[in-house]
Amino acid sequence: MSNAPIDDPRQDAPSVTAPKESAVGIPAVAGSMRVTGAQSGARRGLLTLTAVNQKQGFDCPGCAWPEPGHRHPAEFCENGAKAVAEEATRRAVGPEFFAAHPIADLAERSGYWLGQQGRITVPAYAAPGAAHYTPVSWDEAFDIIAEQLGALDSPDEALFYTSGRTGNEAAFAYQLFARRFGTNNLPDCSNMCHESSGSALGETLGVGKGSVLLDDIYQADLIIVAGQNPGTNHPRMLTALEKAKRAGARIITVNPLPEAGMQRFRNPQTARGLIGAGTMLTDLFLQVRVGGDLALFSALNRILLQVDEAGGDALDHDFIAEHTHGFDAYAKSLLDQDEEAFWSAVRRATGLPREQIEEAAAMVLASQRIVVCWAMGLTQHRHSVPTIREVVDFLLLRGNVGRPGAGVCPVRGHSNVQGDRTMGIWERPPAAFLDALRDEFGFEPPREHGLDTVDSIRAMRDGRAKVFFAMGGNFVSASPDTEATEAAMRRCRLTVQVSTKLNRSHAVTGEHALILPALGRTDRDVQGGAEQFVSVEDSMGQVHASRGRVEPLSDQMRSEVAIVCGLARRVLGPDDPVPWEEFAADYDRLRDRIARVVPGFEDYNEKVRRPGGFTLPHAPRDSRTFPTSTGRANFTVNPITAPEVPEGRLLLQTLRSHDQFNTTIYGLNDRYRGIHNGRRVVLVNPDDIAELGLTAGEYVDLVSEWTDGVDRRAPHFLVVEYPTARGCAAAYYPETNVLVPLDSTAEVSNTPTSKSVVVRFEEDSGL
Ligand SMILES: Nc1nc2c(c(=O)[nH]1)N[C@H]1C(S)=C(S)[C@@H](COP(=O)(O)OP(=O)(O)OC[C@H]3O[C@@H](n4cnc5c(=O)[nH]c(N)nc54)[C@H](O)[C@@H]3O)O[C@H]1N2
Ligand SMILES: Nc1nc2c(c(=O)[nH]1)N[C@H]1C(S)=C(S)[C@@H](COP(=O)(O)OP(=O)(O)OC[C@H]3O[C@@H](n4cnc5c(=O)[nH]c(N)nc54)[C@H](O)[C@@H]3O)O[C@H]1N2
Ligand SMILES: [Mo]
Repeated sequence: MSNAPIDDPRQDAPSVTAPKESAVGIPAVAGSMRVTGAQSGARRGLLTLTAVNQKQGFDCPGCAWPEPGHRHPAEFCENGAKAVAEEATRRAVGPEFFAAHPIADLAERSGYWLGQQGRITVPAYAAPGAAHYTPVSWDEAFDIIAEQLGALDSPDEALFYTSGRTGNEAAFAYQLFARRFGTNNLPDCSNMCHESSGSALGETLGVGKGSVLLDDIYQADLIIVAGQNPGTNHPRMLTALEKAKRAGARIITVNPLPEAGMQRFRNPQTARGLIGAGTMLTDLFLQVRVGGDLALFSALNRILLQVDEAGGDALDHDFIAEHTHGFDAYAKSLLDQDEEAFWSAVRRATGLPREQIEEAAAMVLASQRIVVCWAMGLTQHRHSVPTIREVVDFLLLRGNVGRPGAGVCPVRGHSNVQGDRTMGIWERPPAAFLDALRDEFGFEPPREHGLDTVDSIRAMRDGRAKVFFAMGGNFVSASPDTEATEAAMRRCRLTVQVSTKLNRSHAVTGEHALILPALGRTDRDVQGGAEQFVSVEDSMGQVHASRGRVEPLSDQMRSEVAIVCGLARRVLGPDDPVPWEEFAADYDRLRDRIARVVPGFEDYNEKVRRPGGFTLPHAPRDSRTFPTSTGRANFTVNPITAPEVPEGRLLLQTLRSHDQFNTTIYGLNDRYRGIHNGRRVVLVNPDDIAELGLTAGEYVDLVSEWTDGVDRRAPHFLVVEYPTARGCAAAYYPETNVLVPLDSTAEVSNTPTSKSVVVRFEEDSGL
C-alpha cells in the first residue's frame, strides 16, 4: 500500500478489506524496517533500533509499557520503530523551509504532511502579522518570551502545557520554573488521557497509579483487558499477555470492537509467532456497548455479592474487614436493587446477554489472582471516574489489590506521562509536594490550583490567559472542539511551541509565535562537555535512564533541560537563587534536588545508574496500606449510568489507527482493521447501516449533538461496515476532534468525552 505523502486531505481515498484476526507476525517486522529505512537511512536506522529499550540505550519514545528484566535484543515493536524512525529522520525543517512556506500555507497542510517535513533545526519567530516564520537566535527568543511574560497582569495569565515525552529532569525544572514564576497553570496531556484513572484510584486506593508490576501479569490467573487496543498502542504488552497465557492465565477482553491484537498474537520474537499460528489471547470476548463498562462491572460485583450471600464464599472477608472502608453500604446498594430492573438496566447499557456476564463471573470465581488493565476506552466518558471506581470495587471484593498476580493496571500512553506527574507537572499539586519545594528552594510556591487543559482553553477564549507555552505535544489538534480551541489560541498574545517536528499548533498561533527546536529521546545530548542522560518512569512506576545515540541534525537544537533553564534565568533574572546554569550543565545536579523533593527518589543518581533502574514505592502494592482519607481502601457506590443516545443517532468513539502516534500520522493504513490509504472512515455495524438507511461505501458528514444546541460537523467520511457493537460507531482522532464539545467532560476529572460523542449522519457536504 502506498505511503506516499499527500498534502491535501481531499485526496484521502480509503479502500477497505476485511479486518484481520491476528496481529504482528511478519508484516509488522517488514513494516518497521520499511519506515526505518525510508526515514533515516539504513545505518542510522539500525543504530537507533538496536539501542531501543536496552539497558545502555534510550527509552522508546512510543508508549509507556515497561521493559522486561531479561531483554530480547529486539525489545521494540513495529510502532516503536515508527516512533524512533520519525524522530531520527535526516530531513530538516530549517531556514529554507520557513522561507519557502508561509504560515498560511502550513495552515492548509494535513498533519501528515507537516510531520513528514522533518526535524525542526532552528528557533523561529513569527512577529505580529508576519507572513512567515523567520529564524531567530536563542537569546532573541528568550527575550521575546521574557517581555511577554513580564507584561502580564498576573502570573496566572500564563499557561505551561506539557506532553508526555518530556523526561523527568526537564519536567522537574519546568514545573519549578512555572512555580517560581508564580503559577500552578500546568495543564498536560494527562488531562485528556488517564486523569480519570488518577482521580478514581487516588480516592479509592490512595495512589493514582497502577499497582501491578510485570511479574504480576505473569502470575495472574485472570486478566481483564477493558477499553484498550494493545495490538496497536502497546504492542509489547502482547508479549506479556502471551507469557501469562502460557503460564495458565485466562483473558477476558471487553471492547465494542474485536481488535486483532487481542484475538491471535503472532510474536515476532519467536518462531511460533513468525511461522506458526500464534497464540489465542482472548478466552471470552465481551462486546460491550460504548460506555457500558460501569454497568458490566456492577453486574459482576452484584453476582459476587449474591453468590457469597448464598454461602458460596465469593469474597475475601478478611481483606475487606482489615483493609477496606464502606463495604456494608456498598453491598447493600447493589443487593437492594430489584432483580429485573437491575438486569434490564445492565442489558441496555452493555448490550450484553446476561449469560455472557454470568460466564465472565464464573471465570472470576474460578480465579485467585486477577489483574484489570485498561486505557482510553474507560477514561474518556462522562462517567469514567465512577466506572474506574467500580473496577476498584470489583478487585477489592476478592482482595485483589496488594498481593502477587493481582491489581489495577491503567496502561499509560506517552512514554513519560506518569513520570511528568511524579515530577510535579500537575495543576493541582498536593500540599506536601509544594512544602518540599519550598523547603528545598526557599520560596513560597503558589498554593491556588491552576488550570487543566479544558479550563486553559476557556481561559484563552475569555482573555484570562494570554501566554501559552507548550513543552512538546500538539495542543491544537489533541484538544477537543477544534474550532473553539483554535479560536482560543489565536486570542493569545504569545504562543510558544518547544517541538521536535512541525504540527498544526505551529500554524494556529497567537499574535507572536515562537518555535523552539528540542532534542528528542534518540538524540545525543552533550552539556558542559559531557554526555548527559535523562530518566523516565514507565506505566508500572519503574524509573530508568535513557541515553540518546543519534548525532543531532543541527547545533541549534537544544535539550529540553537547557531550554527551560536558559529561559528561567532570562525570565527570573540574575538574582534568582535557583542554580539554573548548574542544572543545565550537569543533570546530576537536578537529580540531586529531585532526590530531596520527591518521595521514592532518594539516592536518585546512584539508583538510576543501576542496570534497569529502580522501582518507586507504592503503598497499596507493597504493604496493603492505603493513604486515603479513611486510611483504608474505599468502596464507593456508583449507580449505573450510560450515555443516552436518541433515535437515529449513534454513539461515536474517536480512536487511533495503526499508523499514527496521537496527532502524528505515520501512514494512511490501519492494517488490522482493513483500512488502506485513507483516514476519513466511520466504522458502523451493518445492522445500524441498514436501520439508518445508509449504504456502505457512501460518504457522509458526521454531526455531533450536545446540550448546547450547536451542531459540530466533520465532513466527508466513508461509511464502512464493521463488526462493532450495535448503536456504536468509531472514527479516527484527531480528524474527529471538531465533534467533541469543549464542555462535554468527565465528572471529577474534567477529561473530554472523546469516546462518547452522540452523532447523526448527514449528506456529504464535501471537504
Ligand atoms: N502506536 C501508537 N501507540 C500509542 C499511541 C498512538 O497513538 N499510537 N498513543 C499513546 C497514548 S497517549 C495512549 S493514551 C494510549 C492509548 O491506547 P488505547 O486506549 O488502546 O487507544 P485508543 O485507540 O484510543 O483505543 C481505545 C480502545 O478502547 C475501545 N473502547 C472505546 N470505547 C470503549 C468503551 O466504552 N468501553 C470499552 N470497554 N472499550 C472501549 C476501543 O474500541 C479501542 O479498542 O496509547 C499510547 N500508545
Ligand atoms: N478525540 C480524541 N482526542 C484525544 C484523544 C482521543 O483518544 N480522542 N486522546 C488524548 C490523549 S490520550 C492524549 S495523550 C493527547 C495527546 O496530546 P499531545 O501529547 O499534545 O499530542 P501528540 O500528538 O502526542 O504530540 C506530538 C508532537 O509532540 C512533539 N514532540 C514529540 N517528541 C517530542 C519531544 O521529545 N520533545 C518535545 N518538546 N516535543 C516532542 C512533536 O512536535 C509532535 O508533533 O491527545 C488527546 N486527544
Ligand atoms: Mo494518552
